[in-house]
Amino acid sequence: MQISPEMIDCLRSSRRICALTGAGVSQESGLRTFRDAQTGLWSQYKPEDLATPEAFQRDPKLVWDWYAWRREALKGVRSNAGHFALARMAENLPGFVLVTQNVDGLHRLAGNQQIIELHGNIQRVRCIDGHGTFESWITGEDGIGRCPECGAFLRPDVVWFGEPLPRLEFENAISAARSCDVFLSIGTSGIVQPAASLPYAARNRGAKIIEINLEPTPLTNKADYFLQGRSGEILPALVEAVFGITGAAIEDPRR
Ligand code: BJW
Repeated sequence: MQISPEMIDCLRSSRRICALTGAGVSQESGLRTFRDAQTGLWSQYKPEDLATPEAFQRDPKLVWDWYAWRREALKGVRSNAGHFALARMAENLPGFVLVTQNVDGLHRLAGNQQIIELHGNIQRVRCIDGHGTFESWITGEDGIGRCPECGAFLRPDVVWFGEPLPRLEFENAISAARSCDVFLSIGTSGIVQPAASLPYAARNRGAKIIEINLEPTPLTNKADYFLQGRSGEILPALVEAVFGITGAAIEDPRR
């Protein structure tokens, strides 16, 4: 990792920063990414069996249970230093916008208040017939959640392949990307559209691109700065370099 004085100046002088996060940011909290060859969820499960509307139509119980298992796995999981560093950035930069593809809610737990969740949130469910979203629910005898309004199946309130992203969230994300001076792409493979188009939208309007990832991605060649390594180490180091916030104060601003 190399945080250059030029990069620090770029962040200090920027009025608007847009950060896009992916599963890599939650990896250091112990959550699995999707596409890691050994440990990623898609190395063990097929997305077409579990993360498409057709999969839910075919076998709602299988899909419902998979998400229930992932919710269970989230119990007791804490935000990590990378999440906390992003919360400090939001506090210290009025023009900071956080956009996430993650459905785990760990940015909110770290203290970020305004988060654009592009792919929904796994802790919510919604009625398949459009009667609302819910944070608690009852299940039928088959173990699948039922809508309290109409009795139809509930499904996780996440975005599956082939589904559009929530309109307002995507509009806000694209507008933040188009109007930022600096775009941070953190812990995402950058291959899932349309989220993957955001850094390019920023770059086309003249923003500098900073990428943080363990590995190079399709974006890396277009990035102005590539910081290779763990986001839970690089983000706190950036916050220290730019704002002078150090150590325990990154996790708890009262210290
Ligand atoms: C670290 C690290 C550490 C590890 N520190 N780094 C154009 C071309 C081709 C296909 C398409 C296209 N446009 C649309 C498509 C189809 C599709 C798509 O993009 N497919 C591609 C895979 C080819 N897109 C869609 O279907 C989207 N919908 C859509 O486009 O709708 C159009 C439409 C319009 C109108 C009507 C109808 C339709 C929807 C996409 C939904 C994605 N959903 C998922 C599941 C969410 C629910 C759940 O959790 O189950 O979202 S899939 C999964 O991928 C999840 C993630 O949010 C998303 C992105 O993954 P992410 O975060 O990048 O994770 P990984 O694992 O890929 O990468 C982790 C990275 O972290 C790696 O780079 C590591 O190196 C790094 N890392 N540890 C730093 N410690």
